[in-house]
This record gives sequence, C-alpha cells and structure tokens, in this order.
Amino acid sequence: MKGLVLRGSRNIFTVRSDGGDPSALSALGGVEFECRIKGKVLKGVDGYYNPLAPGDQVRFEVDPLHSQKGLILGLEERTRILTRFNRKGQAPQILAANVDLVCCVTTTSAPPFRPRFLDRAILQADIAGIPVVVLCNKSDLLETDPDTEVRLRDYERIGYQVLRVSACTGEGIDTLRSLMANRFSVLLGQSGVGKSSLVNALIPGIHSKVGLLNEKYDRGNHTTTMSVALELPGCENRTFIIDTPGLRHLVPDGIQGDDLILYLRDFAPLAGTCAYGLSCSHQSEPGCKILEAVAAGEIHEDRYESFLRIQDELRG
Ligand SMILES: Nc1nc2c(ncn2[C@@H]2O[C@H](COP(=O)(O)OP(=O)(O)OP(=O)(O)O)[C@@H](O)[C@H]2O)c(=O)[nH]1
Ligand SMILES: [Mg+2]
Ligand SMILES: [Zn+2]
Repeated sequence: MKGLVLRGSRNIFTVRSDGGDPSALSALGGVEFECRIKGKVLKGVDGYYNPLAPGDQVRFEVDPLHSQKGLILGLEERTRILTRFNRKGQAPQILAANVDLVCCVTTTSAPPFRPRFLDRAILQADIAGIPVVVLCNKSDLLETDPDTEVRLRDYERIGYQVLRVSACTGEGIDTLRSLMANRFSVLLGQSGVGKSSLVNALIPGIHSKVGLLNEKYDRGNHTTTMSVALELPGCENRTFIIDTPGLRHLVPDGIQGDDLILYLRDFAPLAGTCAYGLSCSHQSEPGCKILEAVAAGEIHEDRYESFLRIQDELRG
C-alpha cells in the first residue's frame, strides 16, 4: 500500500493510506497506521538527521496481527524538501517533504518581530525552491512598531507576498485558505507567533493545542512538540497544512557561504558585479556593489545585517 506520513516521533510514524476502497480500508482498522521502518533502515534517506517527515509518501504493509500497525518498506521520490541544518546532529533535518508553499509566520508584537528569523525562514524556502508567503499574524493587536511596518513593506518590495492575518478575529483567514487550497503548506515560525492558532482558525473543530506566552520573556512556550500534517477539508484536491514546533534558531541548509547572495532576492541581481567580483565578501571592499546598494537604500540595512550574520555562520 501507499500512504502519506502525517507525523513521526522517535521511530514510529503515522501513515495515512492513499485512496483505495474505503470499505476495504475500514476492514483493516481505519485509514491511519502506526508504522515502524522495516529492517530499521530506509533506502534514500542517508545523511539526514531524520529518515521521514510529514509530507513524505511511503510504501508500507499492514501488520497481519495488528490491523492498525504497519511496516514502512520504502520511500517514494520526494521533492521540495524543507530542511534546516541540525547542529546537534551535524546533519540536515527534514522539516517537511513535498511542500508546495512555505508560510513564514511572524508577528509585529507579542512576541516581538524578529527579522533575523524571518530572513532565515524565507531564505530556506528559496534555497529549496518552494514558493513562500509571509504571514503576519495577530493583526488584531494594535501596538505596531513603525520599523516593523517598514520591514514588512520591504519584503513586499523585494517580491514576497505579505498577508496580514488574525487567528483571533479571522482577518485574512479566507484568503489564506484559498491560497492553501489543493496544496501542501507548512507553517514555520518561532514559538508563540500563533501557528497552531492559525490551524484552528483554518480547520474548524481540529482543536490543536495552543499555548500561552511567557509573561516575563514575551515569547512562546514551545507548545507544539512534533510536526504534524493536518487535512484541510472542503478542497477539490488533497490539501494539507503542516504545523511545526516553534524553532529557536534556523541554520540554513543546502548552501555554501559564497553562494548566499544568489538566494537573497534583493542581493542576487548584484552577484558578480563588485570590483572584486565573486571573491568580494561585501564587508569593506572598495567598489562593492552590495555596500553601495545598502548606502543607497536599495537593500534595507537590516537585511544586510541578516546577510552578514548568516554569511558568518555559513563560513564559520
Ligand atoms: N491577539 C492574538 N493572539 C493570538 C493570535 N493567534 C494566536 N494568538 C495567541 O498566541 C499564543 C500562542 O499561540 P500558539 O498558536 O500556541 O503559537 P504557536 O506558534 O503554535 O507556538 P508553538 O507551538 O510553541 O511553536 C496563544 O496565547 C494564542 O491565543 C491572534 O491572531 N491574535
Ligand atoms: Mg503550536
Ligand atoms: Zn561586494
């Protein structure tokens, strides 16, 4: 049988079987199976921190003795993988596979806007070649910082769609739902920005667990602990939203430091134009077109700050 990985913890994965005859499936004990990997190793997953992630398509067999259990036999070809570099494991970690849309969730307050994180999240989507949208949640909160507004408008200027939404009042939720229809979308963002609350607003009756903000630090409490794919009903084709745990830090995966500017939409057109060509580090060299663009306001200085930090990290 073939199926979709909905979630996984340690080495048990929940797999939903694909299509087929619904009555035959119910005879097998339902459409979701708790699966282990047969023989403990899966072909094609070498080098990754985790073997499977939500969104993966697998081949599996049902355990003849336990109708709700199964064994995963193989992984179908995966495309558009959203990863990050897992420092602890020193390997790329798959956050979700076969992704059609990355929704980078942010807020203007509670928790405060964090441009460093957002820049990394949209960079990772661009590295993976996955369309990306910025969701600015909690639009119902009125204390917005003018600097944050400037930054959000800058993302629009350089070519990213920014959608203002509120899981609380429902603002923008219909637009978001139509953006997600017939696709596999991932909600990515720090703890407390309201990813699970957005899932609750999008899928009535789902009751995903939502946490309180830490009063002292004004950030989330890492309420969601495992990535999970949830079906958005009422769409023509299969539509899933993958809710993820809030990430503390996102180390880019899949690029070398020297290639960084190629993946930053506002920097990329200037690649190779500096006086020192491709060997320019864009930090202090004379004739650096990136520095000139920052000085002219064509690249926002805060984006440049993100660039410096990521470049440092990739080179270090
Ligand atoms: N005012 C307001 N509060 C919101 C909104 N969306 C979420 N919240 C609140 O923000 C807090 C955190 O929401 P969660 O949905 O748990 O955030 P999360 O991003 O899933 O957090 P983690 O699972 O820890 O990564 C909760 O107290 C929510 O009630 C919103 O649109 N407006
Ligand atoms: Mg959550
Ligand atoms: Zn330069």
